Amino acid sequence: MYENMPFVLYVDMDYFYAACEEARHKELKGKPLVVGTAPESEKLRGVVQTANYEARKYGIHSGMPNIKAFDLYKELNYLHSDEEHYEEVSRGIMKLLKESGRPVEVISVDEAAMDITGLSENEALELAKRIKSDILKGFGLTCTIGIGNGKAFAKMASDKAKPDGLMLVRAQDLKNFLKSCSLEKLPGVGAKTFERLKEMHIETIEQLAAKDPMVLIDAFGSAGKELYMLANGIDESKVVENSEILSIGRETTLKSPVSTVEEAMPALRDLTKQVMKEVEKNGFLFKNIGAKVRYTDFSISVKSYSLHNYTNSEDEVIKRIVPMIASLLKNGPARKVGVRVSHLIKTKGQKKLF
Ligand code: DCP
Ligand code: MG
Ligand code: MG
Repeated sequence: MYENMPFVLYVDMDYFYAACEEARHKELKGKPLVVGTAPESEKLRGVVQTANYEARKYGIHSGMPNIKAFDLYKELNYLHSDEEHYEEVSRGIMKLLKESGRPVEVISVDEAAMDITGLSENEALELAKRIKSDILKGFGLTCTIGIGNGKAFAKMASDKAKPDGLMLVRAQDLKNFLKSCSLEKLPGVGAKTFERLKEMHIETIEQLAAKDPMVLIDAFGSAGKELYMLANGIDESKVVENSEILSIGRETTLKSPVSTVEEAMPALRDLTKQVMKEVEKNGFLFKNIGAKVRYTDFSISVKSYSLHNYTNSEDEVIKRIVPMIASLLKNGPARKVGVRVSHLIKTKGQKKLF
C-alpha cells in the first residue's frame, strides 16, 4: 500500500514572523511578542499575524484582534509586520533545503515538503537533524520537522511535534498516529468541512475512516474521496518541485481612501505593471491572480482567481483584478490595495507567451 506514497520530510518554521523579528531584535527573545497588521502607533486596530510561544501562553494566537491580545496581556511586545523581510528569509531557507539536491516543494512562506523516497527511516532522521541545525546556524531560527509516508502525514507530524521538534511516523504506526490526531488536523478539514462532518456525526478521524466513501462523495464531491483516503492513511500526492518564489505581489498606500474601483484604477494599473516587470525578469508564468485591500480600520481582505492555463498576460491580470477589487470595496473604503500573482512556473528562455 505504501509503494505509491512518497517518503516525505516536511519542514514548518516555528512562530515564523515573530521568530524572524527575534532573530534581528535579540533583546526581544524570551519575551511575549506579537507581529501584527497595524503600525505600532495604531497597534490596537490591527490583527495578530503570529505570536511567539511566550505570548501563546496567554491564549494569544494568529487572527486575533490586537486589542484582544493586549487585553490578555498588557505588557505585550508588538511589531508591525515586515513581510518583505520574512519573504527574504524564507527564500534563504528554501534555497538551503534545495541544496540537498532532493525535490523540494515550497508550500508557503514557512513550509516546504522534501521527497526523501529511498532513504531509510534512520537516514531520514539524520537528514532532519542536519537541516534543523543548518537552519539554526544560518538564520537563528528553529523549525519543526515531520517525516512520514505521504505529504499529508508528514505535515501532521510536524504540527504535532511543535515547537523545535522532530517526529517520524513509522509506516507501521501510521494508523495509530492518525487515531491520536484530532479531526481538524487532517489536511482538507477546514472550519466549514468540520461543521458539515459534525452534522454527519463524524467527529474523529477514526469515524471518518469507517464511513461509506459514497456518502462522503455525495456530501463533498471529489474532496470527499480525498478525505476518506487520508483518514485511511493513503496520500499518494507527489512532492512537486517549484520555485522558491511562491508569488509576486506589490501593494501601495493610497493618498486618500477609495470607495470605488474607478478611483483605485491608476494605482491598480501601476501595481500590475510592477508585478509584471518582476514576472518577466524571472521568466515566470502564473495561474492565480490575487487582490488585496486594507480597509481604513486596518482589517485586510483578499480574493483570488484561478485561471485554467498559465499566462504572463498583463491584460489578463487587469481583467481579473478589477471585479475582485470592486467586490472587496463593497465592504468599505480602502487605504491600501495590492495585486499578486501566484502558482508560478518558469518558462525556459521564453520572454513573452501572448
Ligand atoms: N500568518 C498570518 N496570518 C495568519 C496565520 C499566519 O499572517 N492568520 C503568517 C504569520 C506566520 C506565518 O504566516 O508566522 C506562518 O504561519 P504558521 O501557521 O506556520 O504559524 P507560525 O509559523 O507563526 O507558528 P507555528 O510555530 O505554529 O508554525
Ligand atoms: Mg510555522
Ligand atoms: Mg506554516
